[in-house]
Amino acid sequence: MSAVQQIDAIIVGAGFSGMYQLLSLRDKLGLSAKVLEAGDGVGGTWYWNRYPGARCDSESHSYMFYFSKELVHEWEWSERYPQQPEILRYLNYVADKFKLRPDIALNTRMQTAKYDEATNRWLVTTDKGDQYSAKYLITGVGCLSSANMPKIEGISDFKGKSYHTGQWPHEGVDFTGKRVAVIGTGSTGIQAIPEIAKQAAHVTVFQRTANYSLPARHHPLSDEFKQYAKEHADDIYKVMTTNTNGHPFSIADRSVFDLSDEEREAIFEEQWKMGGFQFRAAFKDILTSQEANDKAADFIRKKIREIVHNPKTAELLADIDHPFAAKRPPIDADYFETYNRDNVELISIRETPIERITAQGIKTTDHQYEFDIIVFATGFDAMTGSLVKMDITGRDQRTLKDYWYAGPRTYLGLQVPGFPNMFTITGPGSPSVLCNMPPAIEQHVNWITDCIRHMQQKGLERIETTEQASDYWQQQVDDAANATLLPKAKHSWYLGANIPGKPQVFMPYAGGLARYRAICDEMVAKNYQGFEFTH
Ligand code: N01
Repeated sequence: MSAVQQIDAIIVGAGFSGMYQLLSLRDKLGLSAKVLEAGDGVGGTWYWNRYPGARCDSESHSYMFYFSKELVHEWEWSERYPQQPEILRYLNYVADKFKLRPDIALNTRMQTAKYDEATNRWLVTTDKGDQYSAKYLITGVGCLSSANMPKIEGISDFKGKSYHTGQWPHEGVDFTGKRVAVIGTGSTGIQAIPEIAKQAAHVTVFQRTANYSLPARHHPLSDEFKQYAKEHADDIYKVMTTNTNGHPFSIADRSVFDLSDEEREAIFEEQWKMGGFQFRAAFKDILTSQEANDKAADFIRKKIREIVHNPKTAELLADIDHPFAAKRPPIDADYFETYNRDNVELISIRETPIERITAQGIKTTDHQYEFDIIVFATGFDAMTGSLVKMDITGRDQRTLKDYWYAGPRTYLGLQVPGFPNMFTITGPGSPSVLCNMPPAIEQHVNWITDCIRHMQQKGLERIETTEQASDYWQQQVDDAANATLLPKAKHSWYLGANIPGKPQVFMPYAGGLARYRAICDEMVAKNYQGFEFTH
């Protein structure tokens, strides 16, 4: 163990969140800060998720920082939806431009963080043997960073290669001539399957829950659009930060039932051709009225049946058990079309469940399949997984893991009672994953930075939210979710339902980014209502 280093803030994670938080504390407030990052590069999600087809589902001109006009003008995206390597290049560019690297410790995992009441400091240890004493502990660990490897019997018996998409090898995987299994048909599986199918000898997709997906309609950005995005950056940012989802478009102010069947169908058709999440935003009631949602869902089911030639496969893909967009809808490049290839087959593990993994492949209740490679596109222990995996102990020996035993408890997704001077960027209880992430992250980092500035100016040493504030906020989170169809997706990771044994609590705040921002600002205006300061 090395000597304890005194520092103002320890930040965990060098993705969008951690890097902007470092820059803000260091350059705006003049504080000392260190980012601890387990990977050997910056980028967070985009460092780890390198599977074939990995891209963002937010349009590139909105999937970026807006805090620096210079950065907005310098950086140029090449495609409508950015691919993983391009986003990783962007985040590396940010790290270099703002000279962040000297304050980022790579290949360094935070091992423990313990709050010491007597000194009002966090003692942080790392797997490298470093020790820090920090006034603030700020987590920027991402909402989807703890890979979910399913507990299937025999998983270690498999003699071929297996990969989780969220921990993809940096050297890539050569699928040429291979017999490949893909388990999982969420956003990741839906992106990866068409790309793997182009290379592999044969792909067998194991689907547990059928999923809606919208065409992405990828295309390179024209010079005119690039110019437009730069010239109108302020207007674009205003739209992103004053609407529900942080995207550069707003939800239309019309009901599905304002129009005749023909008019509505024409709009769905137009959105389908245009591609992307705008489909969901075409009507205001798609996520609040089951009847309205049924119209959108029926349209997509019709499209699946039109695209997929094999009627049995089409039925398996269209047999979707939840409302459209109650799970985050994937956007794809020829996902449904891929099932028309001779080398792709779909197995419903609802009909014939996986019994075990064997040395040669996968055994379902009616067949033994042989594979060279198994790809687990099985998602993440979302929102809380990475936080509770870290050994964080707050006041009175309270561990985060125990305190969140029955589900996360936060105030505004920013602080947890019993964990003074700890902030969680895009923590559970904030809009986070229901939004385009960068504007949600910028808002959180700005709020935390302003709060710390306030503490410095007023000579305040400690901030902690209360149990009462967290109870109040949990009710707001529940009410916001229950005003939508989101809780109706029973297998969703929003609810923690994808992880066996995880308490089922709807975790993100579904009231929208604009409303959430207003609430955060209002609490500040009311002298930081819900937080207690100590001199
Ligand atoms: O994970 P998921 P993901 N046996 O949890 C199945 C973001 N993202 O990595 O639905 C068999 O959605 C599981 O089945 P079921 C985006 O926010 C964004 O795909 O639980 N199957 C499901 O089919 C997204 O929502 C982008 O029944 C098992 C799949 O695995 C989030 O990340 C791209 C299983 C997991 O789907 C997560 O997406 C990629 C088991 N034991 C991801 N366990 C873009 O920006 C799980 N499954 C475009």
